[in-house]
Amino acid sequence: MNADASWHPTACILCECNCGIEVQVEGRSLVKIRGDKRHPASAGYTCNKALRLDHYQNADRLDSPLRRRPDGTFERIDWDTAITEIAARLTGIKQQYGGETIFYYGGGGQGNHLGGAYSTATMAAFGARYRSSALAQEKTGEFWVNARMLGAPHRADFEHCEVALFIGKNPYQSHGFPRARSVLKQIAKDPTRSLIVVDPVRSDTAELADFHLQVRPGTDLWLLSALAGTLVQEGLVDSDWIAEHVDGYESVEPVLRTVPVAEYARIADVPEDLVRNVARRIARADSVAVYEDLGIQMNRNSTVASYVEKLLWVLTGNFGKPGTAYVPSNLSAIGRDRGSPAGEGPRSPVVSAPIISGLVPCNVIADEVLTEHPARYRAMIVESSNPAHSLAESARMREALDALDLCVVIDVAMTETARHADYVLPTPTQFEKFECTFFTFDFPRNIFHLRHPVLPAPPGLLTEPEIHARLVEESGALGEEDYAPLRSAAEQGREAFAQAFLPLMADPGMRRLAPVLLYRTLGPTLPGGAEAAAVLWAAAHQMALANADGVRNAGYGEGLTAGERLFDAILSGAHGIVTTDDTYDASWQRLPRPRLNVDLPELLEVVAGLVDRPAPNPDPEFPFVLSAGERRAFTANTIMRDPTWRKRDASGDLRLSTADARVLGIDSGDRVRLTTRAGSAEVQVQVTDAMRAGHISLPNGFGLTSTGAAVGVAPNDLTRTQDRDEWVGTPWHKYVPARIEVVAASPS
Ligand SMILES: Nc1nc2c(c(=O)[nH]1)N[C@H]1C(S)=C(S)[C@@H](COP(=O)(O)OP(=O)(O)OC[C@H]3O[C@@H](n4cnc5c(=O)[nH]c(N)nc54)[C@H](O)[C@@H]3O)O[C@H]1N2
Ligand SMILES: Nc1nc2c(c(=O)[nH]1)N[C@H]1C(S)=C(S)[C@@H](COP(=O)(O)OP(=O)(O)OC[C@H]3O[C@@H](n4cnc5c(=O)[nH]c(N)nc54)[C@H](O)[C@@H]3O)O[C@H]1N2
Ligand code: SF4
Ligand SMILES: [Mo]
Repeated sequence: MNADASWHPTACILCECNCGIEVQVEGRSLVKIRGDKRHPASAGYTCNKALRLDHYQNADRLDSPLRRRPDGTFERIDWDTAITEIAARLTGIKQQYGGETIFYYGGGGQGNHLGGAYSTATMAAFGARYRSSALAQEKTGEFWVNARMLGAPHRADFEHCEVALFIGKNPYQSHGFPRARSVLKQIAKDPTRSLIVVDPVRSDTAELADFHLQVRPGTDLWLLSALAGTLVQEGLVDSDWIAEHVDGYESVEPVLRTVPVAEYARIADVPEDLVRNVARRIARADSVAVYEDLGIQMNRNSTVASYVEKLLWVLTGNFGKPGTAYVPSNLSAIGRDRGSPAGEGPRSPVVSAPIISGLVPCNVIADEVLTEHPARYRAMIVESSNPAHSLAESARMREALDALDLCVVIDVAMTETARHADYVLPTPTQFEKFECTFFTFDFPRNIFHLRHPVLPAPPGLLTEPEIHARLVEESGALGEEDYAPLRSAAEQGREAFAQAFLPLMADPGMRRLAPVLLYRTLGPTLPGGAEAAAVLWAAAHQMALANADGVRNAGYGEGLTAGERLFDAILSGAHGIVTTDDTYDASWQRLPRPRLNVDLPELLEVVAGLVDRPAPNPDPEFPFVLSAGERRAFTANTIMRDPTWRKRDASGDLRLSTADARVLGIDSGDRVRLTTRAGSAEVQVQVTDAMRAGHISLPNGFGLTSTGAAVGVAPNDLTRTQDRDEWVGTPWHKYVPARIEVVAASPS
């Protein structure tokens, strides 16, 4: 146990893992950082990035609300002016065009979801209906497939699996599950376990793999179909398990039976033997855990590829037992209307794109603004996101931001997006306030970590919950008369508070305002200034209700008491706590239907017609395939704005195969001009035999422009919004046709 009071527990915020860390502070800086052994998921683990977090804490910080002047420069204003003017302008837009023309984007990055949990109240107060976030440019295809195959989101257990399969995922650099590097190395060194990687690049993960399927970029659908076809044709599916647990196999079986395995292996440029051996290895294993990520989710045919990916583990019975796919418990914000995950629900108002999990596809946002359509979005609130940099075709996104009647950005830093705002609202960093992630997907023991501030917030900043509360109050949606009865109930204790609060939730309007209602009434009673955690009180009760067994096994008891005890544990557990301790059965219990369903007719039809579908092929004008936005040792979306945080790859090199370098007559350190249909940039190359010929890659998170000259290339200067998935609109960032011209040799 650590008795040294100079170390304060918090978490790394650079990827969704949010590893527990302990920090020492001096002035406004994080001077020493180490992994927190008491954190229940990371247990002392960090990767190389956490140690550099002071570069987040102290870069490009905002210290006052800003208002744009007519000439485009910004002036400092006080909070009362900012809130009053923004609320007045939102109200004006609501009255003139309807609240549904107010669009909300973001709500959290990799580790800060507490503030966004209050945004539903602001949306409700001004009648806003449409929202989106980065999830709608990566995960919505998978969500759509999941919703229909399982009815619930899933994750997989890499720690205990016999076989780990990564498709377009490089966890050695990007993580995505706890202690990824250690877990990967353990699998790699254990002769009874196998690591399988599907990636055109010999990534750091592929380097460790037993089987590396070095697929031709953009042809995963053919490769995955060949794997699934082999399972059926060689009698490798788990027929008993399918009979017991799966609906719709009779439709899928004939399609997979006729897959021309050799032909598809050839299209994917992977030896047929290797494809067959991998299918056999999967079938033979007691447990298989699979992770698909951006390599296929931001690529051609992504939604159909997600479907076939899931067939691989469903048809081999890898669900609901150790080392396989599971459905985690879930503690999340209240009041949010997630819409229909299956996408049959609402569509976006201008281009009628499917809204999945409540999110408008990111690639249509600009289309929904840059139009004369009467339903176009007129205002945008952007919170903890940087869409002017992170969404496809940045130039067009910036044009869209400028075309709005009102753009409000809530951020810690002066970002590329903030540059286009009418008002910029500054918040404390994630080390200066209470924060948490809702990306907690562990199993069988799931965790939650309410991080306490480790530094005081500088004067002049407001937290996101406070900003939302003030906007809601200024709109007139909530006021003292709503708060008074709840405040006096809270004085008598939580039980009295619950009795006063719960009846209000019968009113859906009030339910959407609930986060701010809780913040203003329960919030001030919480210990240590944890007002922002008020919304977690309702979340804890919901979790205890929905996961009664897991919460009881974790030691919180039953019924209402369990919700209260869980909430108290969250408040006091500064190193993170276990929320649920499940049995493997819990995955089945969390499914809305008792059986999985593999018959998704429209996607199956694509698989059946694949023989006639042209595989993506290089265009003579753009002979290279650019993977625009690769995760590397020193990238972290746009959370790290200070380029000096990087110890390697400082300029964000374009990686290129040795074979291509020879043809072009260039070497590492040379500069080339890289051109796509969207734009052009000059960049330094790094020659490596980890790349396939014809495939090149640029890192994500480069080309930030707010202070000094941009370092590296902003990937979305090279992408287009129209290059997107036909089903859900996710972008093809990993398949950008490109060409290269040599600019100059490196000085030698
Ligand atoms: N270091 C670091 N880690 C991060 C982040 C970060 O910025 N930096 N960001 C976090 C976020 S937001 C996310 S969503 C995750 C993303 O995590 P990943 O999806 O793992 O990240 P990427 O490097 O974008 O893409 C993964 C792999 O897809 C491969 N790929 C490219 N084209 C193809 C193809 O045609 N087929 C296949 N099968 N693979 C292909 C790439 O070579 C790459 O190795 O990472 C998270 N972790
Ligand atoms: N071409 C291409 N584009 C991509 C990708 C790619 O692979 N290729 N990857 C995509 C993916 S997977 C993702 S997830 C997105 C990520 O893109 P975005 O969702 O836009 O998010 P981030 O770059 O993570 O930016 C997070 C923002 O939060 C701010 N911030 C940090 N802490 C706080 C806080 O406490 N409060 C507030 N209010 N703000 C805070 C940061 O300053 C930053 O502006 O990028 C996507 N864009
Ligand atoms: S960037 Fe590294 S240390 Fe930080 S949360 Fe992710 S895996 Fe953990
Ligand atoms: Mo992401």
